[in-house]
Amino acid sequence: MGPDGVIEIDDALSGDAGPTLAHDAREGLGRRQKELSPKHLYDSRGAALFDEICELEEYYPTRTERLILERHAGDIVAATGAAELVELGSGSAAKTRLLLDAMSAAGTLSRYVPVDVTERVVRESAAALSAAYPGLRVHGLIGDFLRHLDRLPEPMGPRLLAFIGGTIGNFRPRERRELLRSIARELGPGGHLLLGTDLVKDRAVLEAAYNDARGVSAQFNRNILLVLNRELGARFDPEAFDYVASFDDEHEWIDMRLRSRTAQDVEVPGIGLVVHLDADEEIRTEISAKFTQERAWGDLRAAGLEPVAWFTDPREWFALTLARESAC
Ligand code: SAH
Ligand code: AVI
Repeated sequence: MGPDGVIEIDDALSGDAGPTLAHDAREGLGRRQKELSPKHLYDSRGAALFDEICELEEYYPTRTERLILERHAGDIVAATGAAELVELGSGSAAKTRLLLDAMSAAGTLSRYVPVDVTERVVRESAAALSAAYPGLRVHGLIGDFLRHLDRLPEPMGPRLLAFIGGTIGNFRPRERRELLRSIARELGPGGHLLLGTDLVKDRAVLEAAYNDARGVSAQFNRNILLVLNRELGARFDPEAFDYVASFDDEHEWIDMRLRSRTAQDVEVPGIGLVVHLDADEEIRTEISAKFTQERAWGDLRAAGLEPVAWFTDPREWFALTLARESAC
């Protein structure tokens, strides 16, 4: 491949001395309210199950955000003059193409930087997008966006940093603001953040999106137990757990849990632990916060970012905010 179409991949996870799955499992399963970090949901199988979720009739966020991008990618690129697109939690990067197309049409497209904790999705999307956009430089970062943003390359012209899909909602308010603050530091001169947020709406619509009739959301959440079995030699039987997802009115988030059907003791040799679960005891696997404009913009402002545009769909089910570093 010539100098124009270079793919570079940086693996921040190899040799990483930071918290491992073992650390997170020991810490999370040792709590009174047992909990596992959702980033461990995305091994190759989890990533494939998430892609399946995106196609489900009940799961409206992906297709709604796509609709907004179809309508507004040109406006976003015009407002930012973006030459490079950095994407956090890029996954299969399907919607990304709408932004890359708009940058290509504006004649500014030079580099794409996918960042994801799942090695396979970074490598596959880097190869696919490099082939689809001749001359595009791709610098993939395999890493944790909570810890490895300092490994991003220096900006190559005005940067658009996309954090789409509603993934910001998988974090609690304090973590969200910390993450946004660290994102703000990586925007570079004249850079912008494009933040995707799922919006508060009718409870039945929200709960259906996380309780699909085919049970893909359940398989996706139970997959975290298979990750523990494979990586830590644990002996979880995923079928011994019910998947429960409901809207928490107080926090305005979907709470996803695995509920033990019976009392059980599960060995996790990799961390030298036997996890005891009472009948009906739950392990929280994810939250998915839903936003109002006030909540999304409040988080951004608290992180030193200034919202400059709000793009939504006709039903106001999902929104994309464009933000830049605050002048003060
Ligand atoms: N942006 C895509 C995918 C969203 S799924 C979309 O809109 O469809 C969430 C993605 O974030 C997954 O690919 C997952 O592997 C990644 N992810 C989750 N936690 C992460 C973390 N801490 N660091 C890096 N990537 C993470
Ligand atoms: C990645 N994230 C935005 C999804 C969500 O909707 O919170 C993860 C998901 N979990 C179950 N279904 C989808």
